[in-house]
Amino acid sequence: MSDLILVIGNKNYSSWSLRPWLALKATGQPFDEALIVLRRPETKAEILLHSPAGKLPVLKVNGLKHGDLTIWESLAICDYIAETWPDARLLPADARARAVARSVMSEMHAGFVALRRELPMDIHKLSPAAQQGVTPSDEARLDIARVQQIWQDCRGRFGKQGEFLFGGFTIADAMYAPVATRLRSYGVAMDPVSEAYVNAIYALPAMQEWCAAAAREAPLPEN
Ligand SMILES: N[C@@H](CCC(=O)N[C@@H](CS)C(=O)NCC(=O)O)C(=O)O
Repeated sequence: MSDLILVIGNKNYSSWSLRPWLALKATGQPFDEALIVLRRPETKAEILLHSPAGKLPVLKVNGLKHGDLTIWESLAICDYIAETWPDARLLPADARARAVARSVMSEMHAGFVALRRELPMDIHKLSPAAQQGVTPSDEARLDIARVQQIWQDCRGRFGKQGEFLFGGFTIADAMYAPVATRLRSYGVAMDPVSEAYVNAIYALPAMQEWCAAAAREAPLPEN
């Protein structure tokens, strides 16, 4: 068994789980996954065996640099990963870019409630028929516009050296990857910069691995 275990939800649906999973993949560290199937009567009890917060994802660290440790909340897990494996450069090196990265990550973590509620992550919901059911509210449209504004701003100011928000892949991209899937799955119109960014997220080998695994999962009933 690995010294690192990431406890996650279904790959097709668990947007919060995708974030630290991508971050951990970017470090190249070996880790085990434990997947808890969501939306069942026993789901909560199973999650509580790993974290008193009762939510996924959870990172369990055995030994390593910091002894035995359980970390929860996707943003905190991503931050721990970036700090523990600095060679992976998962935070921008420049202090100004890093401050903006932390701002946009926090904005994602704490906000975009309407977007999350109305366009839940469902990676394989790609058919036009499935998309017809979704007409975003004004609030969700504002969220969608703000996400694209963030992407344009970061790509324009800090992203020149690569395809991601701050050039190379960082935990800011891990935080926004689930939104990228939502915009694609629900056929949301995007500006060219955002569209190219979403393509870059999908082209990541780790993202392709996650999506392929999501396609093999049994669908869950609607929430
Ligand atoms: N703010 C948390 C949210 C985690 C969350 O809501 N996780 C969902 C899965 S995507 C969950 O655990 N649902 C199961 C439940 O609430 O019983 C984070 O960033 O990790």
